[in-house]
Amino acid sequence: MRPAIAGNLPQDLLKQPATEISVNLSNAANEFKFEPNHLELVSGKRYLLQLKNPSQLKHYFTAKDFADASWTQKLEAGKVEIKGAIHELELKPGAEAQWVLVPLKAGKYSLRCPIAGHTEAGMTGEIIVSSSESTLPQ
Ligand SMILES: [Cu+2]
Repeated sequence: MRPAIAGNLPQDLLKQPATEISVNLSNAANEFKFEPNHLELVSGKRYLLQLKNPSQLKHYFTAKDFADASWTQKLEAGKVEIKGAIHELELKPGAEAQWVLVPLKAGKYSLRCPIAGHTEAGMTGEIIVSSSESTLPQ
């Protein structure tokens, strides 16, 4: 797959204010879920994903296909471990990360925490990227 690079993007895109979306990985009660577990984005728009882990356990934000179909401008994180290209983020208890990205391709992508037992317990979600011209792809 051809890597998505800034050169493919409209020049003024990086000046576009980022739409902020907050996602919590689990919660103070240590429930195995993403809050929210359904994200809706539009391709070609700039987003700031504010990720937080308010629980006492380590969790992952894993959305490989979404990451592959997006262009990452930057990732700022105190305690986050980045695995290779940004496909997966590990957030330790109390960690936060700011991921600035532009989804490039419409589609329905899955999100999950792949730590043993977490996906099975319900720590999953979906990311819907619609194209800027139409609604969902068929
Ligand atoms: Cu988890």
